[in-house]
Amino acid sequence: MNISRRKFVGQTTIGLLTGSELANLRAAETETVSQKSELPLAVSTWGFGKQSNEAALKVLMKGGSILDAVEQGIGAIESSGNGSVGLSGGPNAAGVVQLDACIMLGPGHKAGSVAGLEGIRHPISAARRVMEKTRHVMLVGEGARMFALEEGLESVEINPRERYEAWQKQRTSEPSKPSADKKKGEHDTIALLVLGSDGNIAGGCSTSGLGGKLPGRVGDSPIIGSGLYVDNEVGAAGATGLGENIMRYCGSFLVVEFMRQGLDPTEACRAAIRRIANQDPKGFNLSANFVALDKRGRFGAAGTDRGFSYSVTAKTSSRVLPNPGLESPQPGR
Ligand code: SD4
Repeated sequence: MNISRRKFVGQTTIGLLTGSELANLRAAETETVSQKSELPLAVSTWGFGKQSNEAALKVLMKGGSILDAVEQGIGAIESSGNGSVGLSGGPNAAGVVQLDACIMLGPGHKAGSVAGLEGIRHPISAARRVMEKTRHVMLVGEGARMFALEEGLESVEINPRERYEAWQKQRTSEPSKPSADKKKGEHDTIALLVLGSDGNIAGGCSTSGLGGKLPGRVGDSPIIGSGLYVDNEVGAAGATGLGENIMRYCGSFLVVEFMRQGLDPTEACRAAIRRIANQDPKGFNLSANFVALDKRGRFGAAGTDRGFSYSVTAKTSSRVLPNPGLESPQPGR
């Protein structure tokens, strides 16, 4: 199926879809970039992920590696002021912005991660360097910061009190939303998955985490298998939402395992959410949202947040798609 023929759906929430949009969405659920010539493919969380995807595609079209694509794609968001990503994201309860990020490379099953990182512009670059330049997978706090500085990554001084006050002001000035939707300014993570023309996969995830969190709190985003997972034989998944509800279930790993069992990416995301909701005292009130792509170039998403959207970019099209929701299509529908 040629994805360029598909309609741009925009950032419509599922609750507002018209009949024809719903029909489009049903078709979109099973979309595949099936022609090798249509790769590379980038899939990411939220509407602002489109910017990330497009930056990643640009790198690939110029002959860059899938890791360069992930690093620069996520880097574009980290310095954009969008979402709760990078140093413009929400601070913790002490007014300090603590950043979490991770990166994975399919070939060789490599991973790098940083958590609780302060004052570094591009945590995704720090995560990549942990993967490539150390014998470790994860560095946290001051150690991660020292490492990033030694690697020459850009650092920025931020006044914690000013940052906290600015964040509070931003939150209170935003119109209130239905409780099922995420409150802007609280959390909006970027997870970016890239499938290269050669069939290899890489992914990354970056966030400032939950605004107002306890100092030292680490969410799902930098945890391999929770906020991100890449298996080069199967596919990749990334998460956004309330980390506490994702990391207790190894959410992204679960999505990839469902794809390994044969589910398409959207069904795998739904299956993971159902599995978590069946077990969790909160039921579906989880704020758990996933994006996924598989080795064949199929992609999808599902989430418990009505306002969740995701972005898909290939050579000939770049779109924002709404949350496909949790309901699987019935046969014959
Ligand atoms: C966290 N999962 O730290 C992240 C936040 C997030 O959309 O995804 N926001 O819990």
